[in-house]
Amino acid sequence: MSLGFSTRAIHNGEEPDFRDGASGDVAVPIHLSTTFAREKADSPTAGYEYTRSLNPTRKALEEKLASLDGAKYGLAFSSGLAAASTVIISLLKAGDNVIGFDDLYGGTRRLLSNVFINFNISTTYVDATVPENIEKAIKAETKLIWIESPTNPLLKIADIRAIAGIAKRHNLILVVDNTFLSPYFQNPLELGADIVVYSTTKYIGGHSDTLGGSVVLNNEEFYKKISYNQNAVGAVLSPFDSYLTLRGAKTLAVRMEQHQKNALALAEFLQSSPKVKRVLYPGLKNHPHHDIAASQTRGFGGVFSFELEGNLDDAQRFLSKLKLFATAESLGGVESLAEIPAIMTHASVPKEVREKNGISDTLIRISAGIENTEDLINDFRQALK
Ligand code: P1T
Repeated sequence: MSLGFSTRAIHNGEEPDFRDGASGDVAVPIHLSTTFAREKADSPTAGYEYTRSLNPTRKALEEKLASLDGAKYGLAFSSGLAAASTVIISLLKAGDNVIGFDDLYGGTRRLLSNVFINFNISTTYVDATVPENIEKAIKAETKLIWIESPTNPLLKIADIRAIAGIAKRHNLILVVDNTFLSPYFQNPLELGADIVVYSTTKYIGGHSDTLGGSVVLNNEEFYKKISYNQNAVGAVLSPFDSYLTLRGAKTLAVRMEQHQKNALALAEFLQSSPKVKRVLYPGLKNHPHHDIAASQTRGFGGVFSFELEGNLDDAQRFLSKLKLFATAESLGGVESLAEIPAIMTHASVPKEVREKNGISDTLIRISAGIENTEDLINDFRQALK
């Protein structure tokens, strides 16, 4: 990682090609060809055979994504959940157990609890803000720990170094979903994680116009298994989506700074409102895990949640009054979004689990975009009124 973050984001994977006949593009072309001709049947041209196996635009993105985390290997998938699924089927088998953070994106929890359970891969959920809870939950069948930090939607923080220590001692694989902070603010591999996954749909793509996922890692054995299944199962990122993600990644640093600035300003504004019960943002000094967050990240990101006084109707009314925040799932795009996890992104989490974990009907999650800060605050002010 000798070059700075933005330099890598702009140049890695996209070095201009000056060979004879090449055109020196500074932006990698979209290689739509699904198959690649060879001069001789036994020698694929520059390693390319068929786009599911390898495609030049996707390869450029995979190199860029690896470089952003200072990782040896990067792999791009058709969605964040395709990346997660491919990791699990590559590294686990029937009978294995996963320990998962009890606060995860609803779709990840649905994948583990409702899909992989059918293949006899079980998941035990624990509050991973206390690393000992993970240690206590380990069984003979446990093979993998799956966490987010900060979590979706409660912005809980896991002490990644401490959990990596537990994983090492018990010979478990630690996977960190780093979607919320992006590689700009946090690099879990450097904190001891084995595998990092992303929904590139979010900050890395950054413009709410391309769905994708990625896996970055240093472990060669895991890389071989996951890349084998990337091809064998086939949930690969298309050349066009690879291009859009390459394009988005170049401005990740400048976007993340503005997302964070807006999130902090909005979180601080809400804290002073009597209509707001609590604000959950690790960047606030009163967040219970602010210090752990600060010790393992370079920033706190652009997503926060808050609980409104009142009931679900009040939460829905607040969202309907917002003019600049679209009521929508997802996060990490340039435009600000607001949503109610209980009836939107986390509706697939059973009600009793949501209530036990603190996803109430008036919990509102905000993805702060990169608009002008004052405009966003004014929008909150009028909607609260
Ligand atoms: O949507 P997809 O690209 O498949 O990514 C799934 C995913 C994985 N991990 C995290 C932390 C996520 O937030 C997501 C997707 N999340 C939303 C769509 C959302 O609104 O929370």
